[in-house]
Amino acid sequence: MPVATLLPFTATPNRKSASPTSFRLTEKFILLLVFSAFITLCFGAIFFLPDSSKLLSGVFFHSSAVETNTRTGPDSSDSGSAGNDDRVLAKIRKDHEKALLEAKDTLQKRPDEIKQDIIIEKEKVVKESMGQGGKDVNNLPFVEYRRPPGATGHEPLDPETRDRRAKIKEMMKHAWDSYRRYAWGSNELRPVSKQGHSSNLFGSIKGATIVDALDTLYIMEMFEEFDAATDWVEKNLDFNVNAEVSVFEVNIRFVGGLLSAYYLSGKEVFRRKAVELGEKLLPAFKTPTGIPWALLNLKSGIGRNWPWASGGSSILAEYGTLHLEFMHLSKLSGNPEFAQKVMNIRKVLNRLDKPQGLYPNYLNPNSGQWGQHHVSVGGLGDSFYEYLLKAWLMSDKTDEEGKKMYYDALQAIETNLMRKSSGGLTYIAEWKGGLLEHKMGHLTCFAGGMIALGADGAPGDKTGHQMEQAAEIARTCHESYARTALKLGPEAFRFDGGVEAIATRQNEKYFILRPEVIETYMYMWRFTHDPKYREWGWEAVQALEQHCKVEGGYSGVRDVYAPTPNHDDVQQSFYLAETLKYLYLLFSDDDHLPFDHWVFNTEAHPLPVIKKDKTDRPNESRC
Ligand code: DMJ
Repeated sequence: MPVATLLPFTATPNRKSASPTSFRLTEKFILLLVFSAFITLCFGAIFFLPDSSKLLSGVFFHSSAVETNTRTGPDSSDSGSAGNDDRVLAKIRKDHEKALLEAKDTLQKRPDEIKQDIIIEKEKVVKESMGQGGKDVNNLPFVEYRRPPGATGHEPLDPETRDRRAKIKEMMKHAWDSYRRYAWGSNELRPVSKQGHSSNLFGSIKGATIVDALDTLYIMEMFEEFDAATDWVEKNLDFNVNAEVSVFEVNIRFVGGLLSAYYLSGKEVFRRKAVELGEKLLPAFKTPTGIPWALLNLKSGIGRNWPWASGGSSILAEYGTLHLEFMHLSKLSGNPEFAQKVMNIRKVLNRLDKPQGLYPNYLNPNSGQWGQHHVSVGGLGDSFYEYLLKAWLMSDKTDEEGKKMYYDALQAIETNLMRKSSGGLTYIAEWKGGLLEHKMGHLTCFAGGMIALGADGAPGDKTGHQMEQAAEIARTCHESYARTALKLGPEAFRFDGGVEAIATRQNEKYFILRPEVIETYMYMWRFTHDPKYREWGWEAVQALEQHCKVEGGYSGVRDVYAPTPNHDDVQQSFYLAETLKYLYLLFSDDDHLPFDHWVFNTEAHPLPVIKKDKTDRPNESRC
């Protein structure tokens, strides 16, 4: 109300001298009016004062609504401000009363109920930030992330082991820093010529070393490096390329690497990228049988097989090494198609007759018939067997089909391929149409670790027997290293022509920083704690330092029997993903990535066991 309008009633010159009895009727009426206006004002003032509930809620809750309204409330010159004031005040009063009630409610709750409320509230916020229905831009359902146990470890108590473990971290740092300095963003590093290198296995997808190394960086607690790698993935990892890639290589290194990085760190970007890439690989399964092509153009979705593969066949170790990653892709995306595709591969295999119970390396995706009867636990076959066992373990031992296929296959391998040399070395030969080639590949050496990992579940009292087989294979593979000049193993070694565990062909004498022998040492150490496995691992470390380390990283060598190394100038991405990771774990305690919670894919990327107890299931998607 404007101040001037009050003046005639308060500042009249006669009022001071007039006695109450001498008031005229009109004066009395004016006085009454002034008095009632005063009462109304007082009442209004009481209404404007904060009440106790407002004060309380101001202490406990900092409501942004209150702050906003206070700061931006209408000023007194605004027409209609009185109506606004009423509405604002009513809202404030209502909000504060509600907050007070909630506070009272919360104080009466048990801590576990409060915790639950917080989780629900958090989920709501994430869902809201993802937009309608809890889906993000990639249409991914909401997943509540829970880190499985043992993602990082702790220092071993024994000082020598601690030092050796620290040495391996130092090796990782040299490999990573060199890649970062000379080849950042390329697939791999040329450590001698100090530049980037790209194999055609990845088409024009870039950054294989970055994605392959992510989990090793995390496991070794190299978090500054992990963050730089994450940043690169966020900004640069691009699958929208018009290029043909190897479905197997892209799956084990990129999908596997991204999945592991997600499960270790909980960063959504890795889940999103893994699912995006998985979806791009799905057209590879468009064949009459559903057995995928080896090669796929990511843009056109057109697939084909390697031109050298028998009769246009797909390769056992390639189409048989998708299972672990694809099961996790279904779990994280809510899309059952990934799991269906890999389960169908098993169906096709189980319908076929197997010569002597063995799986030939070649299978035609059009006819669904075997190609050449060539069987190997090394190149072309290896990780198929590994994934049967690990599918069972990763399912928390519920995948009975995978279990049966693994132990039946292992029995057939033992009967038909496993032999002992006259010098007493157990080896796994290759089988060509019923004839044995007495050669064992470096790749085959992973079988020691696999057999040890499966020994515990072996049917018919075979646990001890399989542990012995595993130890024998580890010994043979160690011999293949010990019998060279550089103390590093050749690509393949033979047991014929008077030699044992030695490469006889020039094109089998190279060493490309492969992990399989060290992988087997790691498994054998975990299951036996026999110190010789750590000693053998340490021998390999010394040889790597002496012959493979160069100023610009680590390089493979062309001939392990030559007295001085001739470098091949490639630092393979699996050196960071597998070789250094398995070495680090060999010198770590068993609770770092414990086997009852984690399974390693064939590129050493750890994936969590999908626990059968629903309440303990990590990272389940909810559509
Ligand atoms: C890795 O890429 C994988 O281990 C694959 O299964 C075969 N071997 C190479 C490393 O040697």
